[in-house]
Amino acid sequence: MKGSKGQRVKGSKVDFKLYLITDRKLFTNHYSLFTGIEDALRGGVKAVQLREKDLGVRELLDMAYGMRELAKKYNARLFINDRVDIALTVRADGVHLGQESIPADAVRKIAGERLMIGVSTHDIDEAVKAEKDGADFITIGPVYQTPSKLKYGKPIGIDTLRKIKSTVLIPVFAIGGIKEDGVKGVMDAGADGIALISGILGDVDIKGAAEKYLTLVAKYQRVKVSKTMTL
Ligand code: 3NM
Repeated sequence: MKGSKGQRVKGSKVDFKLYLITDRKLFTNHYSLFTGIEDALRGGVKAVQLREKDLGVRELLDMAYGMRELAKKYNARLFINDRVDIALTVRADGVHLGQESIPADAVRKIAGERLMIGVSTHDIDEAVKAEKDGADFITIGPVYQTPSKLKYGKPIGIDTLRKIKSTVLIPVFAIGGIKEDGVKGVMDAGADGIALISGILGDVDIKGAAEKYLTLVAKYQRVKVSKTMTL
């Protein structure tokens, strides 16, 4: 299989369609963050990214060890935002890189195949570069308006998502402002999955919200498969 720049793209290791990202500020303390993530895991979430960018390294490491145990209990994958050292130390499944992080090709030199690599991208050029650098998957966003929009820039919209899907071969997760009524739009545009924070962690019933989003992703994914089958 050839990627956007003609390079080889290996068979995907990405075996989840819903990527939950942490934000402890939605909770009153670390304990309730862990309880909230466990509720999501009980709801069926199979991939969690620990993203607590403002924590000091030791506190983050402690939290990463805790998340490692928790994710393992539910047979879910754990990704660590930005910190390759912490991801390797706690034997996370992967690392998730931002545009200011060490690039994916450098992570490969350090970690080989021990870590899956996700990269946050915001336009076609970043998506193409991430694939070329050896990322296993990307997030692309913000697709919709999100309350935290100023932090992530102007929404890129569904059309950019569609263009990126027709350009890269690695799995693409839509992110940013995804609520229940936004799942169909991104899946119809070809997204391989969704990544979200507040849609799940901001709900009073976190387990129920996780179940709802998983059902929606599966529903619109199935439509895509059956369309292909009628071709
Ligand atoms: N990254 P919510 S948008 C962490 O566009 C993150 O790269 C984004 O939170 C990007 O699901 C975003 O609550 C926030 O909108 C996602």
